[in-house]
Parts: sequence; C-alpha cells; structure tokens
Amino acid sequence: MKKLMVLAVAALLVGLMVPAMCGAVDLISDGRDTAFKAGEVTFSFDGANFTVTVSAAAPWCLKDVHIDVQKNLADFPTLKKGNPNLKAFAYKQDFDFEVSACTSSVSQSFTGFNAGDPVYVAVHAAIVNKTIADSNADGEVDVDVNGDGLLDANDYTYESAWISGTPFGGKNWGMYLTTTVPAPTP
Ligand SMILES: [Ca+2]
Ligand SMILES: [Ca+2]
Repeated sequence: MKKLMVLAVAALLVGLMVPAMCGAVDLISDGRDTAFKAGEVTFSFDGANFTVTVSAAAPWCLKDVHIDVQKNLADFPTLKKGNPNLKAFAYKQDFDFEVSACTSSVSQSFTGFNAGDPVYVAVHAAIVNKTIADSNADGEVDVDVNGDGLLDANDYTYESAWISGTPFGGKNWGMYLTTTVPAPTP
C-alpha cells in the first residue's frame, strides 16, 4: 500500500514537471520604454499539422508577421550578428491594413512533427495601433499625432513584438520559445 502511495506521489510530481503543452504564450512588445503584452501565441496539433496561431490584442493589429519553427535551434536562419533573419523565416506576411480591415490573428501549419517532439518556435510581429490617430474610428486619420501637418499612416503607433521566450542573443531582442508538440486533437 505504501509502495502504491509512493508511486502515486511520484507520478503526480512527474505530471507537474511536464510543461504545459497547449497553453497560450504571450506575444510581448518592448514598447520602447515599457514592455507590454501585445497578444498571444497558441499551438495545436491534429496528428499531421503543427499549427502556430498569432493573435494581437486590441487595440493592436498585426502589420507584419514572421513565424519559423525548427527541430534544432541551430537551424533558425540568422544573420552575421546573430539576429534571426526574418526574411528567411518559413512564414512571412505583410498585411496592407490601409486598404483592408485590421488583421488580428494568423495561423500557419508546419508538417513533419509528431506529438511530444521538442520544437522551437520563433514569432515576430510588427503591430499597429490606429485608435489614437483615428479618434472617431471611421477608418480615416483625424489626429496629427506626429505633428507633420499630414494626416496619414505615419500617425499610427507602431511597435515590434516577439514571442515571450529565450533571446537569440543577437543585437536585437529577438526571441524563440522552446516547447513540445502537443497531443493530437482533431
Ligand atoms: Ca477618423
Ligand atoms: Ca501626421
């Protein structure tokens, strides 16, 4: 009986030590001065596709998004100074928010993974907040935020954001997350 208890406690401890596999990870912005949570990154696996979903939190929208996923950390494309090479990321999208509705979420699937595989995920996003420059929310800039006498997209507020994780160690603050491919869900 005592042995069973010990086994049960051991199993519980092992269970507690396994990192959360499906939880949301923060998308964080440096905010120039004060860092803030700009959205979330979530993961799913359907048995064939490991899907990364990047969501911006209002009032922020996605302008550019870069996603890359690797089995080996050393395989991320990098530049000479150690910064991640966004142009070589597997998923790249630049949203033309000027002519379309603001994009708040994107998903990209990657194949070649099995449940339980360790996986490295890098996510970068340029985010935009249009609400200050468009005070009446009619889609047109009506506040000259930067004071240049023009009412245009330069009056929006832009920030960069990365998945909350481990710094690549380059000159910029690019980060990657170390996680595990979750159990398949249909
Ligand atoms: Ca307006
Ligand atoms: Ca202006």
